[in-house]
Amino acid sequence: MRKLLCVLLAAVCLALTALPARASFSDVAPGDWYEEAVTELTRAGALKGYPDGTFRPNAKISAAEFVAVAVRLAGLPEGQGQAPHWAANQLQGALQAGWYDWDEIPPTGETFDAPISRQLAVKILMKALLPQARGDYNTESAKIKDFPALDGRYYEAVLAAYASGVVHGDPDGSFRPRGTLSRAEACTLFQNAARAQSGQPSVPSPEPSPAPTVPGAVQTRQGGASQNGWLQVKGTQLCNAAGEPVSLRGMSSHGLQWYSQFTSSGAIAATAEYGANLFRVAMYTGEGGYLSRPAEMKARAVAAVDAAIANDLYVILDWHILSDGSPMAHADEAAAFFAEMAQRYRDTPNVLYEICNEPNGNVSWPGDVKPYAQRMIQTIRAASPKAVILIGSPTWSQDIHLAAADPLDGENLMYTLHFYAGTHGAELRSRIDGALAQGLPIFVSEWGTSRADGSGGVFLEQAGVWLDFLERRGISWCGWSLCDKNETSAALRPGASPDGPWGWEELSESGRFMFSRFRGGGGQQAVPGPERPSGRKIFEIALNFSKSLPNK
Ligand code: DCB
Repeated sequence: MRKLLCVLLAAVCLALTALPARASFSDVAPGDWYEEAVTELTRAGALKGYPDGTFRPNAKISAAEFVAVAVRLAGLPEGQGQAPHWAANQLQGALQAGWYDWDEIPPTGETFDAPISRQLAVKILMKALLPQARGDYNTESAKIKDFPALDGRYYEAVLAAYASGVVHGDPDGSFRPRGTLSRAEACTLFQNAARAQSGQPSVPSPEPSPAPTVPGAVQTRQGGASQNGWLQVKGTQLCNAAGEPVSLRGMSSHGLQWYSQFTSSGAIAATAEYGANLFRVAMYTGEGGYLSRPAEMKARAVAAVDAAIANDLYVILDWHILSDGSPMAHADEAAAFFAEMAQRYRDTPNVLYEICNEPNGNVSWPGDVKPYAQRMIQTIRAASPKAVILIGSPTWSQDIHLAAADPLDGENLMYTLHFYAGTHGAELRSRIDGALAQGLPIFVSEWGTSRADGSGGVFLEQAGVWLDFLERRGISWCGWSLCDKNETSAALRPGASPDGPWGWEELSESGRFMFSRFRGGGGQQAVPGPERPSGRKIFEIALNFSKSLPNK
């Protein structure tokens, strides 16, 4: 009997310790002012962290994210949204429920991913979770230093929010109605609303710490060709037509001879919808590619480039040498191809030319790659004087140090560095810093979360280190690869539709990781996870969980 009791007790202890004590995000530490709120909301499934293990508490919460959380917590039925967006149905449901008006978040979607204003967030929150709450005008408005800055349509909600202790305002007494809200602040708002519902006192939110900025980190612009125009290289930095640093991030196709179906306009639009502003058209030369079927492969490449342009993306036209080792092996074919393409796209700012994917084998910089590049630069420049040209280097485009020591002459030239997170690490990264210090502009036109053979892993932790590194340096990147091949580097699960759009469940582990980083590590869009409990259930969990917390 005694023994049985011990066994039972041990089982209970085990079960208890197996419960996560708190959300384990690499950027949410015990004692952070938002730790409890983030834990509560994420444990309840109301919102999620990112595949790289971060929560990004200081990132601005978007309209779509905020509404999605409110819909889940309130258990509101979703509507039928028209915009192809992960939260379109939730937004439509909230709109139909009268939580906001159509002009505040237009259903066409152009502001879904923009940061939500504090006054609109509070209105939606109050309508969703505390629709009965009211606040006395004189009492509550006196608490808000910048009350006159508030738009009239938000008076009622903001006064009610103050009266019920959901909002406390900044320590200086201001509410900043048109300011933005961080993800951490949003969590405290929702937490407070849940507490107000259950009659518990709320937790005043202290001054949020500003987003950590890495000293010297490059601030870059995103957006497509219509916003940024002709690109230019200034020093080592890729810039837009106005001379502002710009980041291009997106996906590479797999070989056009095998997977051109994933270069359709629908596929490219679906990728852009997740935030990409770049697409790479990988036209293999060998392995059944251009050299064996030139007319057919050229037609596929042109169709893919045109689809990317139609979707306002920048697009890399990649002469994908691989088994043919030296670019010199087929330099005549390359020159003819690039002459025709540079002429064809001479007036469109979207196109970048990658003249040799990955030289490898018995090939040298001064003897093969550099003279080849000189010839291609001359060829392309004859028709397109300012397009950005991307240049590879020996050892599968890893030997940028050779190029840095002996670079080419000319404007708007960048050098490609390719890496695979399961194979390459700190050593190759330090090569980038060395090359940058020597003034070499770097572009990561291909990388994978897998090993260098395209399989194995995935190595998301290492990939995260790589992307943070690139981001701080303002380096653009393109992920390998947009196809549904049964290999870990493929971004889509086998059987994914070649026309998109793709839900989260159609993306592979690698795809989810890459797609969630298109907008940068400080990401503005948390992509929803594959499965969630229903909204009503979530609210119950959240409420029970908050009831179990000690009153403060
Ligand atoms: C590059 C190539 C790219 C290749 C990926 C992954 O090659 F640019 O074409 O893609 O990296 O290896 C793979 C596909 C496979 C396909 C295979 C052959 O994912 O589905 O079967 O190409 O077409 C690299 C990059 C780095 C290194 C080696 C290779 N490296 N490589 O560092 O050793 O051997 O292809």
